[in-house]
Amino acid sequence: MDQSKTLTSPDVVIVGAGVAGIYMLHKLRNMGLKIVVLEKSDELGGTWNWNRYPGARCDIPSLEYSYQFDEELQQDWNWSEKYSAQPEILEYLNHVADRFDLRKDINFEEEVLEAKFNEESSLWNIKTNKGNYESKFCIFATGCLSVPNKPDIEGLDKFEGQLLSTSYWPREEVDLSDKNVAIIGTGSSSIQTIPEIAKEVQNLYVFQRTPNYSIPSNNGPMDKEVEADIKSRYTEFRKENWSNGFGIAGISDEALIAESDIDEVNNQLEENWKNNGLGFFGGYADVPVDANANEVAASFVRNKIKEIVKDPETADKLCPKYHIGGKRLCVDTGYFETFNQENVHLIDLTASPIKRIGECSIEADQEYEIDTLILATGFDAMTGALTSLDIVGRNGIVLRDQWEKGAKSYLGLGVSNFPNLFTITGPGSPSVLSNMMPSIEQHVNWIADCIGWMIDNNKNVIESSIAAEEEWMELVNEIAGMTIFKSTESWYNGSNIADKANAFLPFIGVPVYTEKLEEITSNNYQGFIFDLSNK
Ligand code: NA7
Repeated sequence: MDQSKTLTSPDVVIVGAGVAGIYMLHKLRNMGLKIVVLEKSDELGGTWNWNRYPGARCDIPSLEYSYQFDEELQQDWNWSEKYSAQPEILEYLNHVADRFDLRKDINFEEEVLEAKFNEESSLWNIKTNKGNYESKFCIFATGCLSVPNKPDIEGLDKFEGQLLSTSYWPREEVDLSDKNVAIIGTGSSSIQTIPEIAKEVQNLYVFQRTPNYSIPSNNGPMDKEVEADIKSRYTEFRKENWSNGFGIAGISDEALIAESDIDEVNNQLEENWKNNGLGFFGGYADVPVDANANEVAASFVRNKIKEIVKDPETADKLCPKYHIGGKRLCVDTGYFETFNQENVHLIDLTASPIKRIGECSIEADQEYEIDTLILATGFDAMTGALTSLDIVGRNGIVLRDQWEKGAKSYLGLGVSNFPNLFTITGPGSPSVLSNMMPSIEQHVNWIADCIGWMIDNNKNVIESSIAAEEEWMELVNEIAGMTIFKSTESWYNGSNIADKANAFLPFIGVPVYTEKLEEITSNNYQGFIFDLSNK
């Protein structure tokens, strides 16, 4: 360790001051522990701080995408829309930080460069751009989608126009009026930003490799009656998150398309199209597992695209061919309608891929002169934030190397060879296949309880056993193998990143996960080891 910099010794270092990091701080500080949160940015908020592109919005309803740990907070805060936009979520997170006086324990503009476990002292040594820390526990609250994927396209580094990325959008106003703009990628970020950008630009060239399924959000001002009703029974309402497979409240997923009358199914899907957003097919348990049922929901959306988009050739190119849900379902505000605008042009990269980027142009089927290039090319999902820095466990093992052939974690909370290290919504937990807010709170509460239990029971270290981790990831894969998720190329299984191991990482099924987590915990943290002397 570089001793020239000051050494600080809290009980716990938390990396990241996003939704997970700030609640983890609040929770552990209330237990009397000394905490330091290290945040790379000069502002808290994580995802909601970085992703400031026009149209950025949460695709989970506001009343569900909010903390539930404090009754007064959830009663006091009022959301202005059904689905909250990025600025309002950031304002909310700042309000939470102020309300619970969290800022004083967050070190901003401090980036972790290395975290190394010292086997003699059983402490984590954490090196940053500003100092050194030594702590008993190290918690990574670094998010599932925080390391952007920069595409490897010839000429990109020599582009002389304005280069933007949805995941690092500038804070100052970006004036795109009268510009010729290209956007690469058609995932959620792009689908949200395209309708906004298209309003002002001269020409928008959309470079699409894979079309995506998107459901209209039908967003609007918060319905005060709905809000009052939910607030009058908030605890009960929150419980609904735990009974749906994807953690979405208000949707029972007991019905099967295979056993239903097709007219009734289509009527229900019409209802869902109008009202449910991300929960579009959530009411039917067989959509993720039965290809025929899946096709019913998929073709419903394709027909909608063909109804909305006037030019049949463009409509056809916008129709996804893979199983619906296999890639993350998108939720939009006028996405498909945007392709009826004369200034919006769809370029199908399956027919002619991007050849190169010039100083002021992009070339695929032809060369397009552009002023601005926007990358909306996704993230090194679920593992990027953990493998992009040096996390060194016992015997000098580097996490990046241990995960070279695919990430393995126990419950998405602990990793073998890395004692006293916790990840919030790590690989092997429902995370990105659930409503992140309750999933984050579930993990934060679990970690806090676990540390409390260790203190009460004089346990110095905790580490997941290799056997438990192996068995857990087998279960993750076994469940995924029963679904359409496993066979679809997506960032759920690392296929969007060149050279990344193909491994399916989210646990599918919030209720099953919760049941197993509770069972393991009540069994004295079965699968975790508290004595490393024999390892
Ligand atoms: P996504 O969903 O990973 O979308 C990235 C898009 O970029 C997707 O359409 C990719 O096509 C495309 N892409 C990536 N690399 C390239 C290259 N080299 N050439 C052309 N196209 C490319 O990321 P988002 O940011 O939109 O959304 C991520 C999540 O953030 C979202 O689900 C929400 O939870 C919030 P591909 O599909 O790989 O063919």
